[in-house]
Amino acid sequence: MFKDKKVVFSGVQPSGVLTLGNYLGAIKNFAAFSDEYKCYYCVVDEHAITVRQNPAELRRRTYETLALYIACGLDPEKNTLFVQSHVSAHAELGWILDCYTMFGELSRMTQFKDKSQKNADNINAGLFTYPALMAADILLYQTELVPVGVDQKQHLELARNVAERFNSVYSDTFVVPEPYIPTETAKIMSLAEPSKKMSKSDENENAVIRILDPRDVIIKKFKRAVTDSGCEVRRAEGKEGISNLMSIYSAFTGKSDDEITSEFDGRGYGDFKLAVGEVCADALAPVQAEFARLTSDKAYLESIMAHGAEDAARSAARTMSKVRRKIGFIEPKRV
Ligand code: AQP
Repeated sequence: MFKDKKVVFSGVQPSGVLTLGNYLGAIKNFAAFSDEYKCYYCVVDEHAITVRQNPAELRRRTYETLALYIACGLDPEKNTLFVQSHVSAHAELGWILDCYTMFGELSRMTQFKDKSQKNADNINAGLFTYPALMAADILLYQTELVPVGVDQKQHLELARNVAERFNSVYSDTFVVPEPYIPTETAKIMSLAEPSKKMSKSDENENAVIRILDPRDVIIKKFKRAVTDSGCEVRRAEGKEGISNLMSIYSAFTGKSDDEITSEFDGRGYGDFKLAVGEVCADALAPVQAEFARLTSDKAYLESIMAHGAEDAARSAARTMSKVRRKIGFIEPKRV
């Protein structure tokens, strides 16, 4: 059925309650590919353990992230939804690609530098080799397109380099993937420090809108968003806070910068912040309702995970067999 379709792959870590950044930068865009592409959307729990996780919370968030995928419009009949650790080929190809990824390349990754600063007591080898596992995630499915936020661009370039290196040593094995990065919402910024990315692991709750925040909390957080000392709703340098709110407002209303500037002409920041909070809360309300319904049905989520893993493993096995042959491993025979 999917034979001739090109492949899309993306993943989200169950490392916290997902944010508006994860939603606008990644998940909201996933469903648009479902008709035209064969889509694999993964909950990347193996990536999440590069930072210490509480086991019970990790398990709960893995279910929740899968439920959010569906609540955000991903139909399990049209998309392969699965958990990374359920398909052992990810770890297997991850190790192989570790041996085709250079120390110097990994040392240049800005996310490694940021995360090692944030987790100075746990700078583990997995945090360092994370991009090689991410390359494996993508290359396993012969992926053409990877929808991600701009923070993942560097990792994706590394995946392309690794694929090209492997292909040039052993002849064509992997499709070389392209990133798909949205223009306006590629990087949603923190509401408290608009020069910083909105991150699910941010300790300041006021910096982050969670997809599951109740309406009043969303509106309160937007009201508190850090802006500048002016009063004009206009995108400009020095107005990073307002520019970020304009990107969010535009993502939910489809309005252009000029339309937003004229809509709030003479009305000041208070009115604008309230309007951003309201459109955001309105858009997230149906997602939250569907999420509540899905998380009360664990058996359903488990059946989606099981079917997704089976489908993904079948496709991953084809790539693994090719890779084993090319590098000189003996293909295991069944007894
Ligand atoms: N602020 C953001 N703006 C736009 N896109 C974003 N993404 C993350 N933050 C923003 C995109 O969401 C997808 C899933 O991200 P992830 O779970 O792999 O982890 P991350 O990029 O490390 O995101 P966080 O929220 O910052 O997580 P923590 O705090 O755990 O490190 C990716 O496509 C990402 O680009």
